[in-house]
Amino acid sequence: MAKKSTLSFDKDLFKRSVVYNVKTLYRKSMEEASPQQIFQAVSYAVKDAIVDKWMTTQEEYEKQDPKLVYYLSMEFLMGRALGNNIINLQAYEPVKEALEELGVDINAIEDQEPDAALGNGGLGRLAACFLDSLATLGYPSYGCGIRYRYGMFKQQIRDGYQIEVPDNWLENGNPFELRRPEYAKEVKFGGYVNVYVDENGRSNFKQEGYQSVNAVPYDLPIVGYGNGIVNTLRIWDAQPVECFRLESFDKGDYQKAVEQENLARNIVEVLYPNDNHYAGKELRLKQQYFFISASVQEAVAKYMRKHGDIRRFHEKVTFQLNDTHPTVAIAELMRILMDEYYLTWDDAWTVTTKTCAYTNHTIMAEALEKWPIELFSRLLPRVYQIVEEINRRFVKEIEQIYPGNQEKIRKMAIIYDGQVKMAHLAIASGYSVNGVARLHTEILKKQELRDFYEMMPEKFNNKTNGITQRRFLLHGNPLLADWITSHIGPEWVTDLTRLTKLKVYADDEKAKQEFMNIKYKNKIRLAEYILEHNGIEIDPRSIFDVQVKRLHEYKRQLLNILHIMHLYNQLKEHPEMSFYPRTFIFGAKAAAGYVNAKLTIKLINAVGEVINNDTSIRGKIKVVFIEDYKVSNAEIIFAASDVSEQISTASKEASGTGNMKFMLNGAITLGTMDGANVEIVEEVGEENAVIFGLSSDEVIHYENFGGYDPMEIFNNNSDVRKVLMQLINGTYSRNDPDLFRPLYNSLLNTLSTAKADTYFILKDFEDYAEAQKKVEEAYRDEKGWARRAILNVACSGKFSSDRTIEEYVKDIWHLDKVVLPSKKDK
Ligand code: B1N
Repeated sequence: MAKKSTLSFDKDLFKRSVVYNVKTLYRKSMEEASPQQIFQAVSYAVKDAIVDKWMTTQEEYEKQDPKLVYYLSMEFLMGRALGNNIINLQAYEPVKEALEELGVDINAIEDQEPDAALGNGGLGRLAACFLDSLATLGYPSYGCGIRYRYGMFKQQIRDGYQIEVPDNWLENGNPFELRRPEYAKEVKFGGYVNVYVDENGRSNFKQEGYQSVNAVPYDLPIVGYGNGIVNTLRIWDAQPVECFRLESFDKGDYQKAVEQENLARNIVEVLYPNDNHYAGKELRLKQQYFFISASVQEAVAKYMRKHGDIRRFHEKVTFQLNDTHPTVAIAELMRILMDEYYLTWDDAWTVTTKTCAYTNHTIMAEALEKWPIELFSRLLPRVYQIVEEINRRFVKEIEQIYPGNQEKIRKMAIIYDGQVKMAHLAIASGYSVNGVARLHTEILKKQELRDFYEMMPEKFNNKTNGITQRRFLLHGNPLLADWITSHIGPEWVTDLTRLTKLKVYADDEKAKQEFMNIKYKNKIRLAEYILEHNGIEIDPRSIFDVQVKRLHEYKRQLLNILHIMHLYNQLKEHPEMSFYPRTFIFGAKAAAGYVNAKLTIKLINAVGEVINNDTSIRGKIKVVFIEDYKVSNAEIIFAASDVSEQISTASKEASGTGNMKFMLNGAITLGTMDGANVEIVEEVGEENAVIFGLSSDEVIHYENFGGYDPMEIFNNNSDVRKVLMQLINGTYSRNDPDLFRPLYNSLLNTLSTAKADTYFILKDFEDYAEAQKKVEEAYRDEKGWARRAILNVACSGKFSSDRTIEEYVKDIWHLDKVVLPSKKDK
């Protein structure tokens, strides 16, 4: 089956198409064209192959009229499209050959594509993996988001500091996108609401004196793997509305026209680069309503093009809210149902509550969206009225269930204390609330959302995250992918649980050797990348110990680097101690305004600077900070990793998905019992991971009793004390000994009344150091390590996003698979 569509790929036609595209796009021959131009030409040739399937798929959806899921998300962290599209067309080998015959290296061409970085981290990448799985499994679906002009900033490291550089990803055009002006929608902001009573005595609510923008969709194809299905990611651009003729405006019109134009220009300008953090910016709420209003309008319009009865909307449509960011969809749907289709409140409510479902991605308090009433009602006057009414009725319901319990209302109301609480709106108005890993969902039920769980337990469910093996193994690690296929066949590409068949090879000497050779080659590939991009030479025979993820205090990159400082101290004190060479690799972007995060990046680079240049330790430790960590270099990094650092403070990381990508590529998890690490350990066995640190129960217990006293550790543990003193004595900042004092203070805080070490770094330090010793010991036993690494791959089947999507479909969305006629006949 894997071969069939490969054979249907016409290599000669493809070659001619590439040459033709180079000619018509650039008036050049292949020899004259630049790599970027060849990338464009190849992409258009691939798009040609996609478009027919795209049309067929959409025609079939039209015919079969299946239920659809709209995955509503502020972020889609897609990465590069070209290689992935070729992979999913099952045409990678022939395309590679075709390009070779044209004298072109496919990797060099893929490298020309800018990442589509329309997301921050895990939440945005999860959305991208879900789209891949939805298409591969044949589920009718749309991703809906924003076509940011600038995505996640590019990171440069200058003098050890992060510099943010704008990401002009559309500079050379996006060959895969399709502008669809015929589906443009008007989105209204501000003004006021007037009520008109019509001849039937009904009140009509009309927003007046508003400003509007035109939302214009761009469609991106989402190619299913080997099944001919092509779904759509629809991202909205903002254009000014044409609202007056130049020759006839008065002063008011002119003012308004200028303002509207500015609104359109600003709204999709840039992605907010905050991960797990709510900044409360007005423009952010504008972005949210902008893409939600457009998406909901289009979903309703599309439904009405085929169906007569809007009261049955939920039978054909589900909205999945990716965190609270798209939660205005609830009120926007109510508005459209009541104001445009004249449904009663009760009827509109029935439809809405059967349409919307909410995913929670974090328990971090600073990430909770709470909009000031003043801002919310000024920007969205009609939507605010509706939220007020939802709140009024919800509070009444709480009162009925808990008579006289003011405390419940205070804690659960949607509007309280001058704020609109988006999570409360999402929970009260949706039919499903899910967490993203088992532990996370349990914490939601028992702690963060306990009142809601007690009132409506039936809504709560868990959907443990997953990742797509098509990108993170088949594309990112071709050597391992081929090795796996040669041992167990290609079915794992669409059924990752098949990897369990690899278990037998964990005790096969030849297989272990081959496996480690592949890892070694991947380490050379990464070493070359690092030499080219960082100018640092690293030894592929050393242990590659890797922490790549957003920089956040709860993720505890600081624990990692403090431990490296400690190891270095030990090596300096005992030069002859036994020590297995190790390369510590970091990659992380910090939110532009996150001071401690940025200082941690500087610390990592400063420590690297000292250690990497200290010849006395003979290269036993290297510290590398990979600039501009992103999806495309992540693929190379996972493939080359030995140790996967998943060291968040227990209870803080909702799931993590990087942890799964490492496991899939045969790295061993060094982690806390947090997020999906718990389930990773459950799958692979505790003996094949290295676990340390406080449990989530312990962390929560300490937190409930006001924290713990880090001074006690400082006083009793000389290793910790030494490392902490080095933060403030200039060891790593000779010209400015106070440079890292803020980090020191965050751990000890001897002066102020603020809490110290809220992420339990010192509390977990000793245990972490012990765990790291176990890692070294384990790695010295080469065969034992190979065995563990193979078992990690073999046991990673659960973590495919295909499994996650099947669970969403079964428990929440209730979709039917669409099979294309050509496939059905066979
Ligand atoms: O979502 C991922 C999880 O695997 C991670 O554990 C979790 O940290 C991540 C506000 C967020 N939660 N919340 C965000 C992102 C942007 C923003 O503006 C919050 N990201 C996560 C997928 O479930």
